[in-house]
Amino acid sequence: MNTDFLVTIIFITILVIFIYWYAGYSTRTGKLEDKNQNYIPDSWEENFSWFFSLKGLIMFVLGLVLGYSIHGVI
Ligand SMILES: [Ca+2]
Repeated sequence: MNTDFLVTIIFITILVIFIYWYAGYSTRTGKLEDKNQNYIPDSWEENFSWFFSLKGLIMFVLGLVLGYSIHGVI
């Protein structure tokens, strides 16, 4: 297990968390249109609804990989 992999995983995790956060932030503040009021920008839902419906699984997998990577490096 190398450090590059860990850094990549950390970067991806931060990016994913940011996207989830930004979806909520942009719809709550009205920056992006959210007609069906599910806190996912409607323009994203066309292509990325899977990304939001799999949120629990994605976060779980990232946490698992992150924990495993940290364990491998330390
Ligand atoms: Ca929406």
